Amino acid sequence: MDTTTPTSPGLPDHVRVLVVGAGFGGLGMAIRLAEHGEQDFLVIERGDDVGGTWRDNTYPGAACDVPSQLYSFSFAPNPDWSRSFSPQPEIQAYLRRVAERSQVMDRFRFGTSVDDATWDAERHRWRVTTSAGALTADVVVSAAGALSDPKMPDIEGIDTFQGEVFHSARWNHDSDLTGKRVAVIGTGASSIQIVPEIAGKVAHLDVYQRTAPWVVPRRDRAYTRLERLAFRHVPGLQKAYRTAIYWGREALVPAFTVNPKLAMPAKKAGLVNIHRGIKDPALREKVRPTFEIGCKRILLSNDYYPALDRDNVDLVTDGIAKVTGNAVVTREGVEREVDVLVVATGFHTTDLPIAERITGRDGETLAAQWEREGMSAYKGATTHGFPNLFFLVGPNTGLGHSSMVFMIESQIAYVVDALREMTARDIDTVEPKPAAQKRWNRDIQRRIRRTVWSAGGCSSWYLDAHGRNVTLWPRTTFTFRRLTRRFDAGKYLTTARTRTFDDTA
Ligand code: N01
Repeated sequence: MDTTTPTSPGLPDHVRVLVVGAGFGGLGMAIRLAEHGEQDFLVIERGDDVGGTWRDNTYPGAACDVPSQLYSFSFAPNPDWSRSFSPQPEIQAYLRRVAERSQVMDRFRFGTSVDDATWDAERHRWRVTTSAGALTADVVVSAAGALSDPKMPDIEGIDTFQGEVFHSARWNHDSDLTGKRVAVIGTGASSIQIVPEIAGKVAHLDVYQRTAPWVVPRRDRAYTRLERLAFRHVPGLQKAYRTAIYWGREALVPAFTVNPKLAMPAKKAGLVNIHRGIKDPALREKVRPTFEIGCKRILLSNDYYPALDRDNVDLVTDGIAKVTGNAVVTREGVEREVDVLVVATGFHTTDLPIAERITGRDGETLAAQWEREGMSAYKGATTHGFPNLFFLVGPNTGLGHSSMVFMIESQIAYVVDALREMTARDIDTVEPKPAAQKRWNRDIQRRIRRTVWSAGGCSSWYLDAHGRNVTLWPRTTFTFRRLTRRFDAGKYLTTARTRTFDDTA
């Protein structure tokens, strides 16, 4: 085994806590670590700024579909949100401002990606190789996110397409779509925001729909001057507003996921949205969803259906057979020429690329373990075989109904408490007991089987290759917060700090 001390310019040799990723998760983690007096931590980020998915998704129309007041850190309310649903540039600016005000920017190393992280079982630490050199860490927190690696569709010929092609999460801003023939593949959350923004400027737009989504009206509006003044000057108003939205969602949505009758109003809203937005009866039929509402993410838009109804837009429901030259060829053999192909086909969510780069105690990669056992973690935070590795936005911590920032803050508190406990009890390593992890996941799978996400009969990015929902949290967010409030060392295998070797090596 190589026991030489790794060195690299810009990176220390060793840190107690290494955080990977600087989105909501990594940034929040850094702020909380600093607040709790942790001096020895570093955040590495492959991009050139904080923001994560909000830095990367700059496509036209990118905005959040969770109310702004709820989609903020609880410790950094923002009285300056301009709208009830924030556009991407405001969220990105908010995150940058929070980072700067918290004075943690000096802890970030941008343009630095993880090539490999391997557990050193002898020295009880992670050996991490990055694009900027190597270092070791007692604890690694993976805050790489589940919506960070774009998934390109497996379509014959797409690599040799003669026009321009780019993914929605890697928008090419040098490409002027004015007057061009454009195709958008996919009709998920990204696509339905892009289509209305570009439909008016392109010569022609083809939208390739494989599955018609449920799209309900988006109750978005600009905050009035008075509201913004009140948010800034009335103590507690933002918090009250946030709490009201939060409870509104918690009270309704978890019940609706198990009781289809409660979904009727949303279903009706979706059908009325189609009727109002589209005049053409044939097009109305094409966009009518055929699966239970909620099974895939419910989308919000007032302008998607009217955009599809434009004369210069075609909704293509015939499957894509291949791409040849500068044309998309459908299964019926129709060739549709385009200049620009926008691929809005989502992300690697259940086959996270970072899992291939993490090797645990027994020499197995996280990807291999998850492939064998299914993607799972204890409390979405830790997994057996991988000591001192924590996840933010880990397995089964995603939401279909509320703000991920709330979940992320719960997970951050869990990690902070684990670190506190490790220091207080002189614990060197923590790793969940396999039985505890199994029990946790058995309970999740039992609960989730009853929900629309599994029982609704549709395929979605929530499900893994075996059809198991390994992505969403099936209970209320406050239940998750309660369950992660304290680090439960009794559910962990721990080793005491009894090193016999030179600790600095
Ligand atoms: O990706 P998606 P996304 N040929 O996976 C289709 C968050 N988000 O980037 O349904 C043809 O949802 C696929 O079809 P089907 C949010 O959590 C939030 O839009 O699988 N089509 C689907 O229509 C969201 O859920 C916000 O049959 C193919 C689409 O591509 C998540 O990000 C905004 C195909 C993929 O939809 C991902 O959203 C944006 C193929 N080979 C994103 N492969 C807001 O807050 C896939 N598709 C507003």
